[in-house]
Amino acid sequence: TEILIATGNSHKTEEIKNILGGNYAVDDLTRKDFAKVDETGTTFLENATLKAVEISKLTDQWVLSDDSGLEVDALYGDPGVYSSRYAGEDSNDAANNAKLLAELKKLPRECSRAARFRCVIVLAKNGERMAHFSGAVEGRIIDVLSGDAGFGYDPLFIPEGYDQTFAQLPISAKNQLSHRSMALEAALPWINENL
Ligand code: ITT
Repeated sequence: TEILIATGNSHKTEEIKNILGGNYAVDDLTRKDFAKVDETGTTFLENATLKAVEISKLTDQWVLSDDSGLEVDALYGDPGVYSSRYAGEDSNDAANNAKLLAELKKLPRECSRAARFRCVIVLAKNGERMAHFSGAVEGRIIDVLSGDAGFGYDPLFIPEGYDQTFAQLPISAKNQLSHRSMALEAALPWINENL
């Protein structure tokens, strides 16, 4: 079975491929001319549902979406569902990281640096949501960009129990620890049974 990942973010596709480990072929939207789905929801589940359901109306394939983001406690959970557009509608990873660093600078030194990545995965077929799963990884935010691997906020996030960021750790470590891998591990038994 080939799974269509309802994402335009090729970093997500790479990680999902890596975590699924060759049992499923995956494709994503980067080579399809489906219009981008508007993420009008206020939760990861709403946005993941929108993406998977809307794309699954355009194909007979199984569709898997990933809605994810970073929650920083001292920023009341921001950037949260706005993680990909924290610095503005057409911002990129560098601008979003700069914005996060600027917000952190405004906080008192003693403020908590606790943060977590969250991921919600939805599986849909023929315009219907069939299942959903979530994952999270706890950690902390640092104030200097560190490392080149990964994407998004990886250079600023150190997972609990480690002293390097997701962008410094080997890719295999991120793919065993991450919110995305937690959500996919939870989804796998269901996927194996139903796809
Ligand atoms: P699609 O909607 O097309 O899947 P997107 O990048 O816009 O791609 P989201 O709306 O789910 O996806 O936003 C996710 C953002 O959260 C992403 O752009 C990063 O800024 C951040 N993020 C999510 N997972 C991450 C990870 O593993 N490492 C670093 N940042 C991550």
